Amino acid sequence: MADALRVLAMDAVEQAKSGHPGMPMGMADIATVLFTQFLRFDPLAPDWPDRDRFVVSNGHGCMLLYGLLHLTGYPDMTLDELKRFRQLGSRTAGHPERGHASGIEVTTGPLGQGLGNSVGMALAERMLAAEFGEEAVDHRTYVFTGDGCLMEGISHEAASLAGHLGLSKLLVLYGDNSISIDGPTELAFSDDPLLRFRGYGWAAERIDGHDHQAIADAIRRARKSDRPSLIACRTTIAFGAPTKAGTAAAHGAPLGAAEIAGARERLGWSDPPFVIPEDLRAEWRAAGARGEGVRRAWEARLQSLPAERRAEFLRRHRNQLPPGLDEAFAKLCGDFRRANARIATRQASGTVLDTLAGVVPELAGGSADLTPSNNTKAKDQKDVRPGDFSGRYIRYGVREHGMAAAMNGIAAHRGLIPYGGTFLTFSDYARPAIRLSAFMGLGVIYVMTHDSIGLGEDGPTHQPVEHLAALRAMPGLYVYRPADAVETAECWALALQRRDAPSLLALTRQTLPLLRQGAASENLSAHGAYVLAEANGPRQITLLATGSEVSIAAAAQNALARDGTRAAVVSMPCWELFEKQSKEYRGGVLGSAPRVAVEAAVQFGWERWLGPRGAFIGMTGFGASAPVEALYPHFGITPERVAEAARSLL
Ligand SMILES: Cc1ncc(C[n+]2csc(CCOP(=O)(O)OP(=O)(O)O)c2C)c(N)n1
Repeated sequence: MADALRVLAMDAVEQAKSGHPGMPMGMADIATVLFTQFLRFDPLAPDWPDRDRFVVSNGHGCMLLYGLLHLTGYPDMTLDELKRFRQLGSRTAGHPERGHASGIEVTTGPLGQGLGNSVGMALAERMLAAEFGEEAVDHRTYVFTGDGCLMEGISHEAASLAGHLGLSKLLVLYGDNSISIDGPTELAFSDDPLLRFRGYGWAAERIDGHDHQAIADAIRRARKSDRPSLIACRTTIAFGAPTKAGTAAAHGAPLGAAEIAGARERLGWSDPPFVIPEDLRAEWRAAGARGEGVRRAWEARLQSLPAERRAEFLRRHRNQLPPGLDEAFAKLCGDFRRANARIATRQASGTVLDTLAGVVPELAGGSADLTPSNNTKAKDQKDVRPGDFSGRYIRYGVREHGMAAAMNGIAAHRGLIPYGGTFLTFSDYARPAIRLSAFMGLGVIYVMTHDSIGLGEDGPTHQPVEHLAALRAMPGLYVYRPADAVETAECWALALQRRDAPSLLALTRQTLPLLRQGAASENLSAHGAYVLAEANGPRQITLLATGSEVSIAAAAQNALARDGTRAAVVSMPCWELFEKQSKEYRGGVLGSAPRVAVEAAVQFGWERWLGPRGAFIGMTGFGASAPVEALYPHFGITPERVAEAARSLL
């Protein structure tokens, strides 16, 4: 059965003239034991909520996953798809992509990310089990990794968090073959992963990864452990290949006709490419059919839950929001207006969360050790703790990358809506995982405070200047920069409603005035940009701004009005949403008068809104360490400078 996986991998890679045969051939025995004896899955109900999760973190070895999905009977993974490996429009992309085929839990390829996702999946399982009971939620998370995943820094953050939380239903099978692309791993890697993981609080052991009995015994031991488990499986890369096995040559290139013929001979495999003997096919199908009974038994258990609990469970898994949100947001905005809330947008966000936590029980919050700064913990949220997963607030520790990857895992698992905080400048530390949120279309919410020089004394290491541009450049990510408390509530509403893409809220440390005084019946931020204050008569200038600089634009509008210049102020909390508006709407907002944009960040990207005659007031380099009151004048981001720039365009 393992050899069937091996030949499919080498044949598909050969046909595509590209790909990675080494890992699938090396880890085929481990996959066979896992899929035939342990993994709970049902190809006919691939999204069954209580299935075990299987993640191939070493995504270059994706032909192993495609072969498994095909042989066990996932209807959409046909033999044709395997033959079209790595071709345009196939389900069998060069690295596994969530959504391309059922059974692909997450997109992997950037090494270590899958391991990070798996921690979120295992954590979501425990949190949902604590809420709905083990009759409804009781599954495991299995992960394949290679040397590469363990060399990546994210493996430290992920494993350290999993060890701390004691996620004992997380089981990592490590293809320990001592080969990476440059050659033997000893060129660059002399860690002892077993010692490392034991240091994190994991159970760890090493076995022969080609010995089926040893693999099964180790998995059994791991399943009994009260800790997460690492099983280092000694394997030979490209097992079966006569001259390339055990060498880097087999990692990422087709083996070639002669080597494949030699491998067929060694494995005793006489069938031509892509042909699997019927008896083996039947055995694999039987392995695929194993899960149906378990799945049906689970359905019966779900059926026996009280109707209300069952409906709640299913609502969560369908990614549907609870009722009552519109009312909650209307009340929040009304309260902010009545209080004339002069507060930082991070503080407004905290107030929003205090309300939301009571209305949206699936919110799973957290921060990378900046809770008091990010204001991410709602009043009524309890901490998630080792052994007690009933809380809804996750202490991610100083692990931005691990947090973001875990949030992807939580969102991909379904049942919870993850949000997590850090400083905007440290979005760089989370960026690889943010990119995967966007890529997979996962509704993760990033709460990133201290969003400009406005944070003051911590200085330029902490003051983002290029981050907004970098984040706006990422396809599929919605970047929100609200200007006051009301816009903050509106942006939170939009982020929550968007369950098929990630959102990032860029929030201030410094206090801002309330700009949205008038009662509004609709969420104006939903347009991405809108006219906050129209000119008093035909427009001579349009002032564009986001976040904390909208109030600077508003002050500039007043200064201009004093000498008779008619300027309008446009708030642009979300460029991505504005781009989606009709041409007419955009034209109406931007107008035909010259434009001045103001944002305490670099200009990169603003060109598209400035038009042929525009000016930009913002940062041209890194910030400085000083109180906020000194920094804005020092960098020339003031109403006076904006007004001056406007006058020069008249
Ligand atoms: C973040 C990241 N860096 C680099 C790569 C390119 N890359 C793909 S596989 C690989 C080597 C991985 O070695 P190992 O995990 O031992 O894989 P195996 O040899 O077992 O196939 C590298 C550097 C990548 N996919 N992701």
